Amino acid sequence: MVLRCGKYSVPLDRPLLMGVVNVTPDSFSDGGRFFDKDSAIRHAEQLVRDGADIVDVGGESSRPGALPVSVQEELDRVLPVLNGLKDLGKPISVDTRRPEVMQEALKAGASMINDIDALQAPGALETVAASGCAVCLMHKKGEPETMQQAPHYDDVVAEVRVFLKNRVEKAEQAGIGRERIVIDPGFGFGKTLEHNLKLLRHLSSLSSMKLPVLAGWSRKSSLGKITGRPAEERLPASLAMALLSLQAGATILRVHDVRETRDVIAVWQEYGK
Ligand code: 9MG
Repeated sequence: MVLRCGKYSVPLDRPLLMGVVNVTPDSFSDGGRFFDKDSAIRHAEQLVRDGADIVDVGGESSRPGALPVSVQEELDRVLPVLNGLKDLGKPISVDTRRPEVMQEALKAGASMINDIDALQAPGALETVAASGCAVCLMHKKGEPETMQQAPHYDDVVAEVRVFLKNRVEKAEQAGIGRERIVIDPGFGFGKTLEHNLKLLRHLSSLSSMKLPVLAGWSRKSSLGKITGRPAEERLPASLAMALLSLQAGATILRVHDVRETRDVIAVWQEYGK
């Protein structure tokens, strides 16, 4: 099985690492350290040297409480970084929910769209369908500004599964082949710690959809809840969650700490031999 990402065909016979590059002033987990274009470019290059299979560039924070930015602001943050990464040699994903940004990002060389809104914005399905890029369809309940204010589900696993199944159907109907689709339960997006853990325990209900599953736990507030530690001290907890995610069937890990998570994957692979 491969993931088709524009000009790249990425084999899925081993777990993949998606390295995070936030080009935002307020990202909760790295404090906007990579906000300026040159630092973001250097960081992406370092992530690839560390073993990232895909680099995920984002110009709008989706942390709990974050406010949306304008399309122009998002473009101004993301495009210069994409233009500086033309020779990266690995697929670049752009974390956006706006069709205008998707379109420009794809023109500037992005090979994947990571959409926390699962292509629900008008025009998003068509924009992705018209390209050869891959897409990550993520579940989220509510909007980043308010999503962590008392999220409620009758059955979180069933609700997330039904939502993703429906979005995959819509994507396929729009002409996006399954070999281009990744699904993601969206840990931390309108979910309590208990919801997140339940989703992780039942991740097989998503992997049974026969699509690659992306898991993003890196430095998230649920890990702060468990350990009592701030974002910059959540590496050990993030690595524990990376291992549990692999064990539960995740195929792609979205992480800040690529070098360290690569070792987790190596240990997990050796264990499974
Ligand atoms: C942008 N972003 C932040 N967390 C994420 C997660 O868990 N999954 C995906 N696909 N994107 C995320």
